[in-house]
Amino acid sequence: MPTVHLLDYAAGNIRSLVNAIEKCGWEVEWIKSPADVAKADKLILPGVGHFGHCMTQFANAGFVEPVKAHIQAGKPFMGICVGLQSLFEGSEESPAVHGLGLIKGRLQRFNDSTKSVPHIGWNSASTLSSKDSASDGQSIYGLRPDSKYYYVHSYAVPYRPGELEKDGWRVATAKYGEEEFVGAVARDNILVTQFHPEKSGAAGQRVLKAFLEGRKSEPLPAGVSMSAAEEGLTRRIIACLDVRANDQGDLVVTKGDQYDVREKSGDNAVRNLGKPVQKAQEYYEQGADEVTFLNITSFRDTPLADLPMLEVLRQASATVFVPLTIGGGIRDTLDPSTGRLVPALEVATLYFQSGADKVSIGSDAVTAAEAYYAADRKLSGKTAIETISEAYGAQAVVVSIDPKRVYVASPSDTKHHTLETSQLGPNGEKYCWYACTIKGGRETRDLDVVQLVTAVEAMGAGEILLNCIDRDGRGDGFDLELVKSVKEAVKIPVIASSGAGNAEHFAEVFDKTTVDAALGAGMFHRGEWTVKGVKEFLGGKGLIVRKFEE
Ligand code: 1PR
Repeated sequence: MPTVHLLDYAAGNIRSLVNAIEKCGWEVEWIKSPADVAKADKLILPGVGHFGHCMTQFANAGFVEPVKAHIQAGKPFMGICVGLQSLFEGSEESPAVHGLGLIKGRLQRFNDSTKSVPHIGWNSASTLSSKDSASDGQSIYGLRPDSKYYYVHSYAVPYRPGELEKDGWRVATAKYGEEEFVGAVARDNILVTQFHPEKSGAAGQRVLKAFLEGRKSEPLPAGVSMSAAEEGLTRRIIACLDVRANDQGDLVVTKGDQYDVREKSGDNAVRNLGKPVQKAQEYYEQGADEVTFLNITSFRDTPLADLPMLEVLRQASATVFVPLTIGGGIRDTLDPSTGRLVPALEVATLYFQSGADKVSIGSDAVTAAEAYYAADRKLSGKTAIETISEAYGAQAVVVSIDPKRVYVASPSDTKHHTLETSQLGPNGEKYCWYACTIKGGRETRDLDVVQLVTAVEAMGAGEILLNCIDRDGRGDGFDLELVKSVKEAVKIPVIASSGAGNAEHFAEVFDKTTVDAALGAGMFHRGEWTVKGVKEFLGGKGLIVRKFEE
């Protein structure tokens, strides 16, 4: 097998990249010290998370000069995400830290007054015409205007027409709201992408393969023109797998009604809707934009004893090339074999090393938020959210919320954030608030959803997975009132969850709220709808969706 070198400077989860490279038929060799760089013919610089953190690690390890020398020698070089950012002059994220400065320009934060930040999801990388008209109409490194690629970042290089092109760079851009930014840049031996090709399904594999095989430029396939791009972020559809061991001890995908996963008749067994890895593969092939695994009994045991979930991730990440999230049991925990307190960051690291791209934190986020308010909104720096966000970046930390409605006759009856509801309470109450729960809904706390999301955003969470116990498994649509109130409270992206029963419900939540993504479980597991069917329906309504590519 041919070999590509990957630079290891502790910049986050790179297992997915290794899997994607192996899928292209190449082998990875690690560069662990500056002296190894000279051995590389082709070199890939990965990186997720914080620009300053990554660049500082990179510089302190002594990689700056050897990597510059590799590039200046004309050897193939690819940078991904922070790997792209590192070639520019610097970033607003860490003004005092320098980039390599091989490409002119600096990164700026997206404007969060008009849209959610981070920018998470599938967007274009449409190649612009270049100074050299012979290369117009050509795809660079397999990039296609009709494909979508997975991005996750808060900072980007704003696109200024002609500026990079005058130095001979070819540029592919994407639009997020009113902002156009640089999605990929290429010249001579260099290709850098802001998106993650390893998480971008077949479209990303094509880019990786073109780099590995040195195919810098080639004609677009017949029927695809430069103007084929449907610009902008797509509507993200997520398939969710609630996973637990059944009474026989097998790990199964299950699905509850309002969190009760046992059959209502017969033997009262745990509902078995399939095997986790197979299901994930199925949804990937249907075009799911992300797959989420929730270990729903993690509150019982230490996650360190839950090794099957690590194996599920290892297997799924070898064939499922879209982002994978794992939730359940991400908290400080006692190792039963040694009695040692294992920090949440270490638990999360086990998952990242097994192929997870994000971790989702439920119960621990609620207790951390309670402590935050008890300390007069002072951050401790020690919570699972803060430590994982600091090490892996905000985009790697999802907070999963399991709220329940509490009705009140008047807002003055509670200290909590209320809303006026169109679904009256049992005694005709016109108002409600949403109480946070922990341990899979088993314990209700005196904390409302708006308080929780505000606190976790301050702690550095990158995204909210908004379930709703009242709606879960009912198939009668998302709780739009809940979604709207959470969207109004935070700038980070929000995923609507619980209640999807058909494609119309997805269209409704995108139409009536500004939610960033929507998640379904039961309707997919029971085979009533496919992800593809939902996307075709949304496409028919004029919403931009990503189409699955073989
Ligand atoms: O508290 O950090 O250990 O995490 C536990 C995780 O497990 C939380 O994310 C919590 O939401 C989840 N969980 C715990 N118990 C259950 C249960 O169902 N008994 N599942 C559970 C939560 C909710 C969604 C579901 C949607 C969509 N499941 O993931 O998939 O509601 O369903 P639908 O489309 O069929 O309506 P921690």
